[in-house]
Amino acid sequence: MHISKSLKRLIYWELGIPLTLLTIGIYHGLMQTIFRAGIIHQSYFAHLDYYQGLTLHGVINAIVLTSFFAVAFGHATIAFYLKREPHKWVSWLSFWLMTVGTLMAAWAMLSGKASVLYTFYPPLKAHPLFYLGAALLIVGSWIPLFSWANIYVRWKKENPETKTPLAVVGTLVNFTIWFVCTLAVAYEVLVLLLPWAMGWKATINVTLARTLFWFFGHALVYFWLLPAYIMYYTILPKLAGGKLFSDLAGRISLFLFLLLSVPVGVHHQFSDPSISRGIKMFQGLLTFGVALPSFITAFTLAASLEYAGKKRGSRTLLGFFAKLPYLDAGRYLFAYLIGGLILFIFGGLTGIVNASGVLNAVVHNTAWMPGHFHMTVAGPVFLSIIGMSLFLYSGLSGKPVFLPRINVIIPYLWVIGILIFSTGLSWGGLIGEPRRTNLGMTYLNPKNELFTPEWVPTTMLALCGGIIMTFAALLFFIVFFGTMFSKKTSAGVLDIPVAEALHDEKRIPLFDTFKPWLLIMGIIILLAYVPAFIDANKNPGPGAPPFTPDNPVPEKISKAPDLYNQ
Ligand code: HAS
Repeated sequence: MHISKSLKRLIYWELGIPLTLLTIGIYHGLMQTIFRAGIIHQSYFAHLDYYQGLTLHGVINAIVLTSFFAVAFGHATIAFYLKREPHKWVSWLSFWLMTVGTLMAAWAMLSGKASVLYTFYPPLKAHPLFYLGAALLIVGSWIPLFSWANIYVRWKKENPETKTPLAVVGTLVNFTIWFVCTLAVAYEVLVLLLPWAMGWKATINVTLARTLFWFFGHALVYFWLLPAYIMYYTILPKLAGGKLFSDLAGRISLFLFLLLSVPVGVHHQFSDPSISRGIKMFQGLLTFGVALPSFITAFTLAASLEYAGKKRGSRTLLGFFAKLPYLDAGRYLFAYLIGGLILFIFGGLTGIVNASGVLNAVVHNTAWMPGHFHMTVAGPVFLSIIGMSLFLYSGLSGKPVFLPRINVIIPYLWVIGILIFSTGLSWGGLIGEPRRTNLGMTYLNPKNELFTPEWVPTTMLALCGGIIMTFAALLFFIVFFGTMFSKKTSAGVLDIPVAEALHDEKRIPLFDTFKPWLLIMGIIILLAYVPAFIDANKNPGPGAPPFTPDNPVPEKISKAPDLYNQ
């Protein structure tokens, strides 16, 4: 389908800006593995501090790339399926807010004034522009929801008996989760962090800030995941040469995410003493609940792939695996999507380990954790984002993919890299290797009395994986920017492969409306979070003054030594 020049340009920018910044994010990922493996024994390299690099890595890869992409993909999905373009003015306003927010946060991080990592936990304090920038980026990213919802309502009035396309349900579910969860982080930034960072308030309630952050933070991971799930349900079966096994399974899974993505954030705070055991247990159980839609997805996709493999000539029980188009350069998006799915098997399993209160005590804040999240956010999420960015760009611009044979092997290289990298981290985590630590300064420095030789093989494995991942990413940049600078060979169109459903169940009104789900979502959130916020207010501990990452003493202690007593 043809779309307006304005929408095309908007999508180009929303793909191009984060992918350009990603070069910085990837560089700092490699540097992390180098610092941690003890190749460097100092706190900085090339004038950039370890924590500054880790902040740039997390913020660019996990917040900027994912938010820009989700908006661009949302615009494309709504325009493609509902045949109406989002409101031009609203879409550009969203783009500018996100871009200005990103620039503000980038300035703060690059100038070393915001080395607070992507979770920006107090009492680490960042420059106020970092918090403001993050808020603008987030607000900008949910503005398009209002325009899409308006298009959907009009479409529904004209087509009351037609099932809403699954990809549209997915987009609206995802941005509703995003809108709800970001309210908490907006409160954290505007009411707690900014006044404290500006010096208007001397101390901050750390527990409350963390609880507000994780109200947002775990829903955030599903905001990353759902665009990938939309591709898995609505595109992957078609690319595999088959059909989606069940359309209803997709709807059930998406609505379960709507119910359960937010009220699980306390599972990041199992070790926080201020929150009581009952709340932890309740949110822990809900966490097992939020794994259900992923189990449904695993079985539905496996059945869809089996159907595709059989259609392509497989005759044996598992022979369908061998018949899928893994290396078909013309269907390279299949390679990006299946690569992510393979990683997600391990990402999901490690997530279930984290969710169990007892096992969590073993792995919390160890290297196991980045092992887990690189098989989720750097697995299905990252691969589907970069694969789809290339696909959308090449289709819309009418430029063929540069180096197509190389392009199709990139996702497999990435999968191998992540598997080695995450094995090193998970193994290290189980033997006590901490996360977010510049190990090269002490534990991985043979000259230091804290030297821990058990962590040499684990960090070396992670380094090897990191090098392979960086190589795969470099190849991707060559392919993506090579495509950008090549000549147009056809009229650019917005074309998204659409998988038919093998079991296209008749329309069930409950799974074609949002209202009852939104109501239940609200009730579960209240049940899970009202007691958590009461606890966070009741047991705040001593208010914390601001700290910087390089100093164990509060920033203003010399000017106001009584701060400790407040
Ligand atoms: Fe998580 C911490 C629990 C999913 C990301 N998680 C994190 C952090 C991040 C993150 C970034 O309960 C660290 C945050 C920080 O900085 O502190 N996580 C879970 C659970 C799930 C889960 C239960 N996480 C994700 C996803 C993420 C993500 C998705 C990003 C996108 N996670 C936790 C917990 C913590 C945590 C605790 C806190 C720990 C702590 O102490 O700090 C579940 O949603 C996972 C369900 C997934 C499955 C897998 C289904 C498999 C599929 C693939 C099928 C494959 C096929 C292909 C069909 C059940 C769908 C076969 C084909 C072939 C060719 C083989």
